[in-house]
Amino acid sequence: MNLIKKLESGDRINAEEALGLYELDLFDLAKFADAKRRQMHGKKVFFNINRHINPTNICADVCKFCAFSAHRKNPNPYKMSHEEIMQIVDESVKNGAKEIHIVSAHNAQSGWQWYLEIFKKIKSKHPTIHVKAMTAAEIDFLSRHYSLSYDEVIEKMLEYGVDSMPGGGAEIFAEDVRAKICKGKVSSQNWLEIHKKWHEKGKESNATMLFGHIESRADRIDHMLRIRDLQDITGGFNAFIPLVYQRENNYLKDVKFLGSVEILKTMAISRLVLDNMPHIKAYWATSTLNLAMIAQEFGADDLDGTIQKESIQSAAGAASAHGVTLKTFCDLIKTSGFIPVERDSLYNEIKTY
Ligand code: V47
Repeated sequence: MNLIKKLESGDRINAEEALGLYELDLFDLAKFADAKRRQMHGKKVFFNINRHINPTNICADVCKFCAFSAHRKNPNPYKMSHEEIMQIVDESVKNGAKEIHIVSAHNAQSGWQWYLEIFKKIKSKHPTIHVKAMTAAEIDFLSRHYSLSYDEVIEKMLEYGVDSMPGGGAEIFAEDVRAKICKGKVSSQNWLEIHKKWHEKGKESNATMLFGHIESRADRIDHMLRIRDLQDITGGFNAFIPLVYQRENNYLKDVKFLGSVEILKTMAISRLVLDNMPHIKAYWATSTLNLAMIAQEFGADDLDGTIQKESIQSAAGAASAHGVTLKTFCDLIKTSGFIPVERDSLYNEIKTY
């Protein structure tokens, strides 16, 4: 079937068709992705006021794309105490943060308690703050390292106050690529199983995809479809986040630069293929603020948040070591012809600016 006719029909896109979408002209794709985005969200651009905290960079895994973990190219190991983390949380809450997004490396010396008890401390001091924490990769690491089942780790997350799970650790599901870029890390199947278990508890999460390294277009489509399949079963994902690969200070060699057209096509295809995903997030830390804004014309409807500080992508060259202000977000969204909408972590609307 002609792909344009298929898009006009609004019917579900299969794997072969999804791959074919990359051959379409960018602006044809944009027309359909934008129509879908407008039908779902009008001209709203969502963001939240949040703070990212990365409490340790000491990692038992060696992912080739990662510049954040302490290794030869970044010989600067750290692990924050709970007191240090609480200080950051206190200050962030004072500055208006409504979400604390915590992602750590896989620190084999710290004990599972260090990972999980901080959430109880945060929630008992700030009961209304949303704690988004523990990627499936961290859950898998704690499970393997401390002989806990996934269910046991998840029970503890719930007991200690984790509200939702971030989408990290998904990277790219295609097993051959995964073996080359992050061998030994949570498997694709287990990443999906952990999110399924979390959703079965009535909880929500996000899903990421790291692209623009050594994966093929077909690998990206495969990744999206595995997420779409799980979303059909659980409906527990809030947002899909295509993370643009940052190339500095890591061990992945000879990676070609990803062009903006390829980034925008991938955003648009995500919107069209993931017909059951409420939100597509253009995470400004990896795509730059300007491209993240342009992506709003190509199917995305969210920018993540003000962040305040970010260590993972900025270690690999992204210009996101510091956050953006609420005013910058609002001005940028408005001058781009969109409506800035502050949301909470689960996409309830808080304020339209
Ligand atoms: O899983 C690591 C990625 C992720 C690089 O759920 C890199 O709302 C680009 O998952 N270039 C962690 N990316 C961050 C993450 C995230 C971010 C924002 C919002 C949400 C959410 C989740 O960072 C890792 C990995 O895929 N990452 N190194 C790099 N060189």
